Amino acid sequence: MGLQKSDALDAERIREDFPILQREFDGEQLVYLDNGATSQTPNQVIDAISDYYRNYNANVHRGIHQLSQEASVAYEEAHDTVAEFVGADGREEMVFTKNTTEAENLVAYAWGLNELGPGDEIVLSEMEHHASLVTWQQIGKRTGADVKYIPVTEDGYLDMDAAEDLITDDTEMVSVLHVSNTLGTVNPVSELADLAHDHDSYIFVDGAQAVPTRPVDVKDIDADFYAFSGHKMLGPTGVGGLYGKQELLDEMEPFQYGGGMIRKVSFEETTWHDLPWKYEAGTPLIAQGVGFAEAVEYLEDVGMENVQRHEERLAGYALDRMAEFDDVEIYGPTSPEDRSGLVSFNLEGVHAHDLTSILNESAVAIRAGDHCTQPLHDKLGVAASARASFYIYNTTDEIDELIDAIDDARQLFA
Ligand code: C6P
Repeated sequence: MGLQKSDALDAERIREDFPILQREFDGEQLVYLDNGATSQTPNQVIDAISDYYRNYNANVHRGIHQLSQEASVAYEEAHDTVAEFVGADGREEMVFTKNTTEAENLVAYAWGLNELGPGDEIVLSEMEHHASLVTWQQIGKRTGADVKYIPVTEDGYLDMDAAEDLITDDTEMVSVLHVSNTLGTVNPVSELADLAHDHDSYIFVDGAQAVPTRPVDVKDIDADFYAFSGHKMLGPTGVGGLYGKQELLDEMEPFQYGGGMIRKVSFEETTWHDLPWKYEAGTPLIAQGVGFAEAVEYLEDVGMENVQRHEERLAGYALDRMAEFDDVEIYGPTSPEDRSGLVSFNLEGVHAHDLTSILNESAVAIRAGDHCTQPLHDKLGVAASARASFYIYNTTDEIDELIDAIDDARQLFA
């Protein structure tokens, strides 16, 4: 495929696979730097989904006709591909969900509502995305369990000394993100897993920003649960992965009930299907699952070590360029090796939304807002920030265009 170049990836070659990157707005070529929200989709993934609908669209696990068999095999094998990508033992440990948010809710409802009660503690961090923070906060309210937060230090890291004090024998669940979507920080999730397990607690890792950007092995981390979203890693919207240790998924109650997740039903009783189907009620995400597996195969061709190196290189370049300006405040670690390829910042005197609108006029797409981390923004003392987030097809030239567009905004608001 030629997507790699000696010790790096070939971004220029990769760009050719993404038709959307050719778009122009008023003659300006799109510079897409909002990959932390959603990445773009290569022809290979678009073609795989199109091929599914053109040639073998049918419901899975229900029909014995040829189309249904072909769709079932493709959908099941998609689980194997995604499971292998993150080091899970097989399809039994890989549930397809709608996204990371649904994976959090699945564990919170199926495990949390049944297992937690007054006196129990759930430990989160101050940099959690609302997907985890709001979910566990509400489960805490419903069960009487307390929620505690590992503080974030001034320079954007988790305070691990505080984590050691906060995780105790009362802790039942630690839910932390692997990579922060606001600060870019890469958190020591293995260390946190050890801490959780030392106290007989489980750990749920939110890998929404990690799986797209670096090699992830759920067994090395020793995560009990690990979640991620297809649409942030070249896949379609509407599909994500939830890894769970097989014994836990076996023991837990189902999340949703209905067809597809049962083995035997009578008027009085129901028994559950094998893993992972026990957690996939109703007609599942068939076309999306096929596209998700194709996206994973694309990333495997690129090589996840190469993706990580590229992300660090772009983050380092963006941090260096932004450091040229006294009026740009950057959030998160200053060392590119400790962060992923995203940079949240504010330009003094200009609201992040205004800045993003000005950048949009130059066809530079970045995100502005609280990035679903309102409590973290409160802690940073700002209501919003602008965020540029990079991926495998971005180049340093595009970061130069971002810097030029910020310069234009500065002059406009001077
Ligand atoms: N963040 C962003 O930062 P969903 O929407 O379920 O696919 O992913 C939720 C989610 C969970 N955890 C982290 C660390 C995330 O970054 C996200 C999604 C997007 O722009 C949207 S807020």
